[in-house]
Amino acid sequence: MYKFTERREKEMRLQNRILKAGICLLAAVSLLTGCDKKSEMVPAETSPAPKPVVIGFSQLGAESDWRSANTQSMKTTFTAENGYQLIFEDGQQKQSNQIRAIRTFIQQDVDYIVLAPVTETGWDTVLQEAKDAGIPVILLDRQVDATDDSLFTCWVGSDFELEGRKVTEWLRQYTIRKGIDPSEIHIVNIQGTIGASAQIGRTKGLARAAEENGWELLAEVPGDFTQTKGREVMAELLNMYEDLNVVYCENDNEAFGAIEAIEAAGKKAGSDLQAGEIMVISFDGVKKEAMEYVYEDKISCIGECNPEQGAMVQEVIGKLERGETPEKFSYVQEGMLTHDDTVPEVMVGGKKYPVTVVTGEMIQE
Ligand code: GZL
Ligand code: ZN
Repeated sequence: MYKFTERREKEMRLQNRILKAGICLLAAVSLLTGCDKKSEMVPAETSPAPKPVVIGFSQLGAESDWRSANTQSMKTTFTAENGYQLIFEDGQQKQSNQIRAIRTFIQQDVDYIVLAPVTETGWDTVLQEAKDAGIPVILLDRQVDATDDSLFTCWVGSDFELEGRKVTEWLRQYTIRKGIDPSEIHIVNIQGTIGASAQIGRTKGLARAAEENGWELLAEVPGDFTQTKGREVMAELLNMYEDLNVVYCENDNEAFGAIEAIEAAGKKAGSDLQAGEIMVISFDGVKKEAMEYVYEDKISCIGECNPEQGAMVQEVIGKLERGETPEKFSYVQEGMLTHDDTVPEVMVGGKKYPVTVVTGEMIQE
């Protein structure tokens, strides 16, 4: 367990001593001043407001709708009314900014550090500094490949490779039910920020499925999880590969960009591969626009990625505050969204995952 528990206990002992000293002082004063009537002995409002739990949160950036929803989830959970002081730092997609933020949190002697790491490598030194300061680090969303996993207390996020396996299993089932031969699948991968857990897991999921199913994986290119880059690289890929008919975007913002490029090239984004449409597959399912694209059959399938992680982090911190040991890895629940009910569910690793067809009512909400 972290020294911080002793530190927190020391703080609480100190708070109790102050409280007791305050009451004794009050009793002594009232005795000296002879107002010994019980009624006047009632101590004034002596219990100080409980000290807020101070959390330093280093968010990696604001590159996507998913990220904004993730930040929002933390800000609406860790409010002053709920007994917290949240110090928020936006890393603007740069690890150096995040490392600087963590060092500032250490100087401010926060109670907890929450880190959503932009990429997996290069964190050992600063995580060691936090550990030496007795401040527990909770990882959010993406992971770090720390040499020693005692450098972080726990992690809350998604199983990215599973996300990739679910979506590619949907595609496999789709081609079987539509009578499309696997050799007819010519797929490109517009990857997320290279080195981010979400990119590593989703890329692995597709590469493995292409290998197993005999799909032609034409290219894997970074798209940085942004719409601009998604549009740029898709335009290039359409020029390079005449027979490209499926694009696997590692998040919705890239998919929005890819659809713009497909339409600018006079082609049609859609699920009807036999009619020459280009199938767009994506991840997140956060923004209403993504749901509309699925309803319009411009995105065929989205692997949901759940940004609402604030409550899970709050549960972890609650356990730590009580001196309990939380799970090392806590996974959020995620589904899948599709345009039609050709594939009603998928089986991955012996487990069944439901597939939700996006309806008109859903996009009215
Ligand atoms: C996934 C998260 C990814 C999202 C992208 O948990 O790390 O980063 O899928 C975001 O939208 O940019
Ligand atoms: Zn349709």
